Amino acid sequence: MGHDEKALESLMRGDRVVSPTAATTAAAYIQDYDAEYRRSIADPEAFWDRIAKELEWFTPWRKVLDWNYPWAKWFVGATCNISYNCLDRHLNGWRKNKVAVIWVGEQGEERIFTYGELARQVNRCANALKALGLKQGDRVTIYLPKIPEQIVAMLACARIGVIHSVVYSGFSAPALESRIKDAESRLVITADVGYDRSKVIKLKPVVDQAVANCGSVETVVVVRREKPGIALAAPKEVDWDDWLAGEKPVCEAVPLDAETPLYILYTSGTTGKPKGVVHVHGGYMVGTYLTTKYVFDLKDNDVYFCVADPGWVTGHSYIVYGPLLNGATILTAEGKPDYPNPGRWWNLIERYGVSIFYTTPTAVRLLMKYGEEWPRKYDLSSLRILGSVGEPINPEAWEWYHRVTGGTKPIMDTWWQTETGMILITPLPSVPLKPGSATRPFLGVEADVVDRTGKPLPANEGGFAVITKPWPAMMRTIYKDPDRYLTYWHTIPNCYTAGDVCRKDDDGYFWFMGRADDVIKVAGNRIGTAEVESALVSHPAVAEAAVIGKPHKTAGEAIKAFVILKQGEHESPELIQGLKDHVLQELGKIAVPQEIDIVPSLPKTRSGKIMRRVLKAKELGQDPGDISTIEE
Ligand code: 6R9
Repeated sequence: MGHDEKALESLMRGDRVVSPTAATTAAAYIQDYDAEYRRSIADPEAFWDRIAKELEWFTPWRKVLDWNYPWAKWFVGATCNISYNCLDRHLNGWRKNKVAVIWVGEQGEERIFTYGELARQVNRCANALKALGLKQGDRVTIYLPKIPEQIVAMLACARIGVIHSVVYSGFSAPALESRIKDAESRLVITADVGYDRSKVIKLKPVVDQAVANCGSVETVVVVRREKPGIALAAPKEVDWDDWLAGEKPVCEAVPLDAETPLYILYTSGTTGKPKGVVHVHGGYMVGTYLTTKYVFDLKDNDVYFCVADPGWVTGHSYIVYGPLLNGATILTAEGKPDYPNPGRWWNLIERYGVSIFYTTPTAVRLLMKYGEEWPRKYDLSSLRILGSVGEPINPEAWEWYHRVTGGTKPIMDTWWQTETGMILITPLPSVPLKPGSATRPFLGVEADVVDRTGKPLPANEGGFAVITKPWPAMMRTIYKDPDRYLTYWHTIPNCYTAGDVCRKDDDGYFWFMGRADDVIKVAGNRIGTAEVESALVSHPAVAEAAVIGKPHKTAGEAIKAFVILKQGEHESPELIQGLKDHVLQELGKIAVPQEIDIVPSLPKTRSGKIMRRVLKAKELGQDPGDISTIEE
């Protein structure tokens, strides 16, 4: 390891510790993480056994875990239904009339569902699915904007053992088509339009184009939002309201084996073809239930606002399943954080008294760009717990998020993946935080940082993040592609390789440095793209940055940066030099980008992740591969 890399590592060490307030700790379910963690991993099966009993099962399990490396079965022999636990479990008590979902549309509409009303809608929809002849194991593609019907349709499928595949409504027709084809869906549920910054996004023509080549699709159900309603071609195309109109609001949840598939969610990997990640009812239910409860310290009087879209995994686990399993009140809002103005989310927090707010670093940086005056206009005192997900949160964004929300609310930097189903590495509200670190493993979860051979690395040495034991919400396979599932467990022997580069500090805190495939090697020194980006974004003129490695004659790779400037900043040779000097100062010589391009936008996935692969291909004049997940 070169001298410069040492300097880089010590610079990134982040020595600021933010301790929880006495009130936060006093309120928390888990007040002594270290003790609880030790207890949980002394016997993880006993731990998960105890937690699973907080939920309702039709028949109990014979065995908590059947581990036939790398295939897992959890709660073996049990029957359950996640929809039953999200709804019926609450209907038998006082929560029957509690608000389950508050939905706010982009046009300012509001729809509120109690648990009772949500259950009635779900049951009607489940009966309507049955009326179409759908049965356990069939697949349904849900291609809807962020409207409550998305939640209703997901829970209705789950209720009768039908497998849902939610596809983000921003996907193009070819991307939708390939996902419908892979799943061989019999039904597609869509809407006429979605709205995006007041623009009307026509969805039905996208579905028409996609479905034209999908022989498996028998029916297309359409939620019609616009008046007059668009024409539908009967009998294949059915209006959502007509579809549900004659159906009874009662439909028993089907008892399903705990290992019954609940959903397929397509996610992009390092290669072109998207992977259909498969999750099941039992283990996923237990994992999302507990993480939602403990990470966000979720209580009955909270109002929980997660800004994700159900089109990606955070929406599945932490808008729909986890919060409903806990009987929470969920706020969900259609639209972007800066429309009609950058006060959008702060306004919603004030208006609905939001106490838990879960967002992404990308969104935080976007809001930072507009300045602190926006959050300052609103009363945010209802906030209690904050969350971040999707990418490493750079300390500047962390500090801003922390400061504008009152300076005392803990930020849960939650690390996990589509494949993991549930949050795996995360603080709990009572844990001391280090801005930029996802801290330590969740209860019952064992994680480490290792080299290529699986050897655990000493503190502060960068390596691969791995999970060393199975966990209940882990994916069970990749749909129709078990070999691809195996690669996660065979890359490094005896553990699950996440594909992230990471280091643990002296306190065992995990510092994620980006994807393994995003790591750049400059003159043999390993540099995480996220680290350089974080340094650039800490410059006062920079709003966002993306970094790639470019082949370089002598150094192997050189760093190239793409930078979006803040409003009012202008490109100049002095500014470019200033940015280089800044990275030099923040990280050291080896991390300084050789080239910096000022750009108006960056290619991103719908969930806000920068697609460095696309930047790199463009830079090198190569084929970018699958760009179906690209947003702009
Ligand atoms: C939930 C989600 C997974 C990848 C993951 C990692 C990155 C997510 C993070 C984080 C650092 C965090 N990631 N959360 N990196 N800190 N708190 O995002 O799932 O879309 O499948 O992406 O996202 O690189 O490997 P998914």
